[in-house]
Amino acid sequence: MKKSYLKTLLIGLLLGLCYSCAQNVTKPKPYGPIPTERQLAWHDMEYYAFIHFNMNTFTNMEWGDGSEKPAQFNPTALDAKQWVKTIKDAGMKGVIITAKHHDGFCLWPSKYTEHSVKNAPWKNGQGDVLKDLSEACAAYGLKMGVYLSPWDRNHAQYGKPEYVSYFHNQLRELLTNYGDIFEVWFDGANGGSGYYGGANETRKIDNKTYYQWDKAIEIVRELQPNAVIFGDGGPGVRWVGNEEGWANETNWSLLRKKEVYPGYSKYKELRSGHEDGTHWVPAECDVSIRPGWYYHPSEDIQVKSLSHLVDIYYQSIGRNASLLLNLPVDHRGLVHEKDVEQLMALKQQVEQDFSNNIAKNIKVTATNVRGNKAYFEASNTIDGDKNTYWATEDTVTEASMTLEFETPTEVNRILLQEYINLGQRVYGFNVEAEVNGNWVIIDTQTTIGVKRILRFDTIKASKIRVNITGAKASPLISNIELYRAPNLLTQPVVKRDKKGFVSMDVADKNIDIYYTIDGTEPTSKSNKYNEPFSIDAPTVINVIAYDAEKSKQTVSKTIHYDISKKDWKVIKVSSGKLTDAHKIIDDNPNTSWASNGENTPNEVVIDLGKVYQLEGFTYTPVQGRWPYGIVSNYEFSVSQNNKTWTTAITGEFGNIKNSPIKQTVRFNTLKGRYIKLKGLKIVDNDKRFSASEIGVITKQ
Ligand code: FUL
Repeated sequence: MKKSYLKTLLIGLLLGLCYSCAQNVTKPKPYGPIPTERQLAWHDMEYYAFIHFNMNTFTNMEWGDGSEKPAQFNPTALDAKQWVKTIKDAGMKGVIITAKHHDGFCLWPSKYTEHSVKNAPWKNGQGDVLKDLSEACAAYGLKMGVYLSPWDRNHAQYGKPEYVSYFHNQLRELLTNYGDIFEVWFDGANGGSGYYGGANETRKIDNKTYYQWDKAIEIVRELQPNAVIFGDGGPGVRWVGNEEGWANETNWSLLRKKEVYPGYSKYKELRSGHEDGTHWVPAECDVSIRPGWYYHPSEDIQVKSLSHLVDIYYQSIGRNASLLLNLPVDHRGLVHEKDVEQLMALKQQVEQDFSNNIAKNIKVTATNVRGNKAYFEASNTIDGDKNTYWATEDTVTEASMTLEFETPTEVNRILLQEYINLGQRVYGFNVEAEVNGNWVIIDTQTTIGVKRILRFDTIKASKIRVNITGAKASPLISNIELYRAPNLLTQPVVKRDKKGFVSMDVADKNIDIYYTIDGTEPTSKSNKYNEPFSIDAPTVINVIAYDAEKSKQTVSKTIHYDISKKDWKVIKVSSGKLTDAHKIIDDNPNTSWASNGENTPNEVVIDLGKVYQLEGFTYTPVQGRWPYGIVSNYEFSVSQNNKTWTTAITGEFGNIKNSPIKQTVRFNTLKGRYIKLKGLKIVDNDKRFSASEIGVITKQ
């Protein structure tokens, strides 16, 4: 009893002492523009999902022209809970949905238009996607945002003042009926051709004035005071100036806001922001997990690879920006299995990379500390509290901080954070490591901002030093973390060139590649890949990537190669440039050729250089985002002398439009030196005929 009384007294005395110290603490003054409370809350979001799901999902378009009919909107198994669970499981904190895209169709039963779910067959017109999503978000504890396209290619009054009232009314509906909204997304794409209630014409508007942005912002402030507004120039959050998911390494959360407007022509500046910006307008990186924003079955084979997604993560979140990763919900109304798989792979990799912060509780010192040392000491950067920070004296803008391990420790990532509540300050820094008693510079960089992550080769260091080499005002660093991330283990990419040389590659140079050419399963005892080697005859290659550090390997991948194409020549094309046609026999599916569709039959003739026993052929359609000229029905012929031809086979490539992958067709053995592929029918009745690669199967 007595003991505990004494303890309470002591604690009381200590608290009193601390309180009186606190009275003497003078905090650094803010420098330049600083974030608002709602922007600070948004900074905490960091990683959240975009959902592009709307009329385009059903018309297989990216931009509908506004003439679509509500009857076309009919998901068969829409389940917003599946989206939200996926997003939550992926480690994201929110979701923004395309409530209305440029084609004008509304995912909610807006009372201001008939062009909405209320006239769709889905749930007999009783459905409301926004409601489903907001309920799912509430159930899973996810924040919700709305994308509302200012441009509306359906609305008859678009271009006139009446449409602007309609746009504002719709904004009101969205911000009133669906709970808390964390972000309102205004797209910069604007004005042009459209259906416009049947007028089918081109309408131009002035992006800066037409939408009465001041009023729109007022509506958001009135109905959702905590929501940030996204636009090319903010005001709350800015576009990052590309749709690939990266910010520049130099990235200021500042913007000369008055200069930037929706559709800003110097948008590349947005990748770095403005060092002398007048307002706090941080960058958001929007990127899709597939080539398109909307779901297209043909892109099921083009979901971004793990290494690509990991790069996106480091080049957005690791560069002072947030990551808005798009999931194109499919026509069932679900996030596709392939997308779920990649999202989870990314989550797992990020978790592994940042699983063990080796800077926790280690010794840290600084060359300079602000007046009241107890409050601004260097150890504030490793205490896990984002509200405490290391600060230098007001006049000091160059200073260093050293982190010391007890024993030399492997490290390959550093994460740095500025205390942005008082402004973004640092414009120059480098990171050094003490290795075997010598200091080496690991990286030299510019800005830090809310979060900066650097990846570097694994080193065994006894100390890490962060040198701030330039800051607008005394640097305030709230957090430093160090990691030893595992190697990135992904399946090798295998390529063969026209000369027959096979090369293999993996995303992480610490990973080894092993392969076999005798049909057996490769292990870490098989052939180790070191440099390109030649494969001229039909061969099956089995390959794995192997992480020696963890004794872990990928599942094996099998590649079938037939004869190399080194002696091949395209000798005839029905139209288009013969000089470009070599692209269909360069063994590179990323290059392609197309006829111009002027002459029929649409065909190409290839000379294989000598006579072979042929048993089949392969056709790889164009792999780009906007493929055209894909052959759906073919005729394949063979000749020994380029005069007498034998038709080897005619047929159809099933489902090639939706699944434009390499097609393999076999036929009864025929001797031949010349081959001819004729496109009898082209997808979408296009007149052109294209290919990225044509190959043969020879008798073995
Ligand atoms: C762009 C739009 O035009 C695209 O369709 C997509 O919505 C993307 C996120 O923004 O400006």
